[in-house]
Amino acid sequence: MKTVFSPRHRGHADQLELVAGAIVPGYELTSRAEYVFARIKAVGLGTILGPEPHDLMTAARIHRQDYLDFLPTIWDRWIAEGRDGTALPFTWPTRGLRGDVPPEFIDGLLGYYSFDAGCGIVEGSWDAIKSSHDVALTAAGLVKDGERAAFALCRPPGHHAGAGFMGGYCYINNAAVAAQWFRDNGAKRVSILDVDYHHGNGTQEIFYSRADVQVINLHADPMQEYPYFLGHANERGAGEGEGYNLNYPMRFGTDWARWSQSLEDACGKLVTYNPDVVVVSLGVDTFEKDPISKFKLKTEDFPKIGERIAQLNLPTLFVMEGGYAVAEIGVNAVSVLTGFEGA
Ligand code: OKP
Ligand code: ZN
Repeated sequence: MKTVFSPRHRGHADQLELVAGAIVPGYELTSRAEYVFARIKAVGLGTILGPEPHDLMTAARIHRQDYLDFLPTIWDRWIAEGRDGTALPFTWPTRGLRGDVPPEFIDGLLGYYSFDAGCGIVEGSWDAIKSSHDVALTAAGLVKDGERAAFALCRPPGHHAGAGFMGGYCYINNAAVAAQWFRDNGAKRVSILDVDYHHGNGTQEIFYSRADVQVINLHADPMQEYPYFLGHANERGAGEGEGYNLNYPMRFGTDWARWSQSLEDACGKLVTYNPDVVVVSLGVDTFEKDPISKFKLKTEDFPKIGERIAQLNLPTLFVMEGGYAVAEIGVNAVSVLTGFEGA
């Protein structure tokens, strides 16, 4: 399997985030992508290519233009106010406030275009965000051109980013852009299978009213876990999209026996939908030793995820999302891919 990777992710570094009452070093470390990259080389997964630059036309079909225009300007606006460190919001337009009027000042804009304080921006962030987007579209191109599968080693991840907001370490929704690109380049139906521990709220929102992209999420129950405010089983899509959004929330402590039941059910629904291509939002934060997660998957379980996805027998794009146990992220993520190839 070919991998697409960009070293430009490294500019998105040392960003701070708000966790449990403290501003702390972010969990979404540069070393995450480096460990995955090293493991790909160690096992000889296949050729590793750099991304081709892509314009943001496809992204603009799923994200709001004003949001895409704002993202590259954040760092300069932050610096212009005499700030340094990490640009972070501290106020958000929740119920009872105006969510339809973007303010002028940077602190208001950061809150308007986000849903948490997990998306710090540093000097190199935009370049990394854009490179992650390019990685996803370049890998999608490989699948369109006939590869059975490809791996987009994206960093930062994307699945929490909605049409008009960042959050949860995510800025541009790489998997959603790739899915839209497949739709615009010949695919009639696309399925997104999100196996990250956290609910992919952004992906769900983006495609919620559409029948041409099926979105399936396996994740920690939002009654217990971030992102808390989306991801319930009764969210099944709206309008034309009704029935094309599927959520499998699972409780803290979920192990392979339980998790794989959801995967099995999800794969059945995916086959019934009969997509032309599958986009896998590949998070490995379901791992038992993940520092911010509470599922119990073991290293030996990750190849089985890949094997099951391979049985779908469909062109498949894997897009890297979460996974914060950095010492094991390479083995776990690449095990999904080698499991896929061995099946
Ligand atoms: C992004 B992805 C840690 C706070 C967690 C955000 C988690 C974002 C996960 N105690 N804050 O889905 O892996
Ligand atoms: Zn996650």
